[in-house]
Amino acid sequence: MVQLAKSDIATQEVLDWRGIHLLHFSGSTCSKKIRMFLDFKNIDWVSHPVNLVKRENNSDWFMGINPRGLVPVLVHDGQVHIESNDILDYLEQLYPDPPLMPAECSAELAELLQTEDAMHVDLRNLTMRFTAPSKLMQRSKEQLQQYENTGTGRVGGEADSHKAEELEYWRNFAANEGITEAQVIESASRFRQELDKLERHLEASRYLLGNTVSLADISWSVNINRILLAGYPLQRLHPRLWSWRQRMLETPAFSREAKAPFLQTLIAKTILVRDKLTHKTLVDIAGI
Ligand SMILES: N[C@@H](CCC(=O)N[C@@H](CS)C(=O)NCC(=O)O)C(=O)O
Repeated sequence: MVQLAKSDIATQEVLDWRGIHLLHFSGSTCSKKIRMFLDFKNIDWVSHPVNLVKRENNSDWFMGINPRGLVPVLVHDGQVHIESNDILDYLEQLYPDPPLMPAECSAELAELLQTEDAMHVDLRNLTMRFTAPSKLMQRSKEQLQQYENTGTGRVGGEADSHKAEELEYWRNFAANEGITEAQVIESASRFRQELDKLERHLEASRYLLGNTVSLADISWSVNINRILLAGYPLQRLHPRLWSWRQRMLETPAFSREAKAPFLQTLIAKTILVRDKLTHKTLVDIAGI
């Protein structure tokens, strides 16, 4: 559970916020997980959009709330929570009905959520390469410097090492002018491996942890929707997951978040047309 200490937070006004507040971005997969949960459970919440394209997440105000500069952030009665899977877990304790945490498979659920979180860099690699223009995503030295110097740099009352990982990612991105083919191959292959494991979960059940939906389904479905947008051949490589996704789409709370925003879809389609001409689609590069 990643809950911030008061000393981590520079934007102290949030400490007075009552109820459920979510700082989020429409196209962010991690934000989608939380919106799906809130929608599914019919929970009232206050929306605070943070535009990642305009880099509002690196403003003094936002960095004063989450020193990592990432969405989503949940503020509940003045307590600040980050890390989407931890937020799901926290909200599930708060709103257990209808249950999304099957008691008999809590260890398996924890493992599935952990693996999902560990795939975030791979998801980001495929997102950045196939659904966004690299030039627009690239961060200048000055922007990275500003990011480095803003916020308390502390999470949970301690110096945070995650910010250094973010900085390294974006410095490499700038140095390589985007995502390299080697990164695409590696990330696609990791997805293939992990999705093969998920495929086995679906051999005898409708959802990842049995016959009712759980937090694992919410968490993984946003990744799967995103890699589909990037051109990953889900139906061919993982037919059970394909059918599971169709099943997820039958629930309005999940289907509402399945579609990418119009602009992102348009950009991904344009990139696909370009990559088809040069034989550089995800399928071509990763050889899958
Ligand atoms: N492990 C974190 C990842 C959070 C994250 O990377 N969020 C992305 C959006 S999905 C973000 O805020 N990106 C903004 C940026 O990199 O500047 C979580 O699950 O919440």
